[in-house]
Amino acid sequence: MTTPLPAPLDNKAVARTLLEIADLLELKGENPFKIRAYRNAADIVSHAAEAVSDLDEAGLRGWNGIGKDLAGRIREIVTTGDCQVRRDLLTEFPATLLDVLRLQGVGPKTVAVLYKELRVKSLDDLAAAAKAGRIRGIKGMGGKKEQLILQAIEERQRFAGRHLLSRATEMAEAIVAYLKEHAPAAEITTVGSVRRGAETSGDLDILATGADLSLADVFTKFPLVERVLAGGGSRASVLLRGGFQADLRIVTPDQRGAALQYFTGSKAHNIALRDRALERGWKLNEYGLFDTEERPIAGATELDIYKALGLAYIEPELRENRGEIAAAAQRALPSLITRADLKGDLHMHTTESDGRESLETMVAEAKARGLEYIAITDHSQSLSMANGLDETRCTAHAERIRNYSKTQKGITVLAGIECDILADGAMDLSDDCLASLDVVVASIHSAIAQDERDMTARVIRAIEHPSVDIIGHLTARMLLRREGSRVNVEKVIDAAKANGVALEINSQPHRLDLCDTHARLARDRGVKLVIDSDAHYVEALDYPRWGVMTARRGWVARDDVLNTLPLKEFKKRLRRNR
Ligand code: DGT
Ligand code: CA
Ligand code: CA
Ligand code: ZN
Repeated sequence: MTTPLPAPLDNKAVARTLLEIADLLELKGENPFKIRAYRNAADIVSHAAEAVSDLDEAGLRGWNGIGKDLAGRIREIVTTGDCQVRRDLLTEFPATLLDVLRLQGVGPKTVAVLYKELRVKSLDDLAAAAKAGRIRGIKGMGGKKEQLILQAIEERQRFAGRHLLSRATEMAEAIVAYLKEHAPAAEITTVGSVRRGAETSGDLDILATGADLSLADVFTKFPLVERVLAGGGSRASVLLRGGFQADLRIVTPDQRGAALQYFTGSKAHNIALRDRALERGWKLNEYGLFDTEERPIAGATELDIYKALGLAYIEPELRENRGEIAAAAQRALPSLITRADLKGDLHMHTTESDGRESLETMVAEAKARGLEYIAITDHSQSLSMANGLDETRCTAHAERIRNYSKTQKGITVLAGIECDILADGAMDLSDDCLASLDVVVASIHSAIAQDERDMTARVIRAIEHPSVDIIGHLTARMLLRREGSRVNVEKVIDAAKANGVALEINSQPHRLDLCDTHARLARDRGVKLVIDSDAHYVEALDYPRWGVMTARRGWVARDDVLNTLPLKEFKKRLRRNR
């Protein structure tokens, strides 16, 4: 058998171990340079196009930022799955302390103090200490910190066991590829929330038809399986490294459509669909659609089932019981946008601010992906951590971008900025500077805890600025990490409509912001959208895959999205040119 694992998964596992070492070093109070070296290495490894397992030490040292020591550690992790440094560090702390360290807003210094002063060794210990009011008593902490800790624990419990769409899809695709190697004639598909493109997934659901039942056995031997939860017969469940649970079901070809439909869900959609069958006196389940006498009506394909129920085919992304069944009955479903419709990408970064790649590399890679135009939108000055641009640098950068664009065939590079929206809604750069650019994305990166009134007024003030074309990642949420701001999305949408400003669907897997329902509201009110990568490195130029799925879940069609237009048309539709 050839190797079943795609490179990025391997790399991500190695990167996780490196990050854990960095965390432990920080807990210990080690040299910051050493800690940063591990974090940096994790970043390089997780974003590398090559598999770390394909490289020897010399090859690894060829990567910028990986020295002799780190190359050795990486080799050790690749070959043994772990490394001595990590094991040694773990003897100094209980492993459960790592969970505490990963809490949002709880840094290693705090954890070290809590450990020393209150013997906090785990999340449970921490929750108990916070609830008993023992944290506010520690020097330098206070009641507010205690409150934040309780909130972070609550959020973590809510998110536990869920995974980002990108990671879930990659893992599911790896499993499907592995199963196909063993059963080339079978049809094997990812179903469940991953097929629907939901922003996060609880577990992975895989459906196989035309396969021998022994495939369930093969499934339990997938290399990333940590534990087999259930097995035998036509189904199996496993726990995978990285905290995933995956379920496999094997059904016969005549049931394929019914099983695909049922296990794709959502549950709410299924229940509504079953009610429609019941209205006709029929029965719908994972085995098929049956009439009053239990005779099969449909089951081999999903289309057969929807058709028999008097419906147009409903794309998986729409199956959330949000009106799609009524729309399918009236033949009123939108024709959803596809990835191939995107002609431009209006949000990406270079080494000029916090991107990892040069202007030249980003342009070449965007061109290789078939894009007709892109905008380079580095950060503005107030994001000093990201080396944001002041007016002088912004103007010089814009000139360099335009000059470079002139040397290019087949792609146009627009000079833009991702301008910070300051706490009061003012822009981070002068009006003249912003007016001189080709496109301005305005985004919030700080003070996101404002109350609804302030936050909404802040965003609307930005929308009313004549040089703002696009609002980037509206709520600034971080999936599975922090909630978005309390902005009133409806009011923002109305302001965007009134001012001809487009709203971004930011495609970073942990953002997907606008989310599906916000995107739908915007589309319903006639606000134009853009789907952007917000790439900070090459691999991220492929993120729009996730943004497009989110748009589809928001009932978005090609015409709702400005960057599906050819450049000339696109430019005309930008706020500044209207
Ligand atoms: P998740 O895993 O939380 O991200 O969400 P799903 O949608 O993947 O849910 P999951 O894995 O529990 O089940 C997969 C699909 O199976 C679900 O979308 C619909 C179907 N299903 C599960 N339980 C039920 C049920 O009780 N009734 C109906 N009608 N369908 C169900
Ligand atoms: Ca699932
Ligand atoms: Ca499941
Ligand atoms: Zn950005």
